[in-house]
Amino acid sequence: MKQIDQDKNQSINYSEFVLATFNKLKLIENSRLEQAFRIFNKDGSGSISIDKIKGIFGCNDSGCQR
Ligand SMILES: [Ca+2]
Repeated sequence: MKQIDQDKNQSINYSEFVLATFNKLKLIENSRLEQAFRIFNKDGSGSISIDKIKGIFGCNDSGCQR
């Protein structure tokens, strides 16, 4: 809680609330993205081929499906 209360006035104003929420969401997003990357990076090479990315998003040489 002290970290959220940036100006240490013992209350959380709107901008402090937004910042704290944003930081929390960013952490969640980052861990989700990492999980997703690991799922697609099955061979553990640390990179995903462009062909694989195209497959994931339903794309081929003529474009992407919606
Ligand atoms: Ca405050």
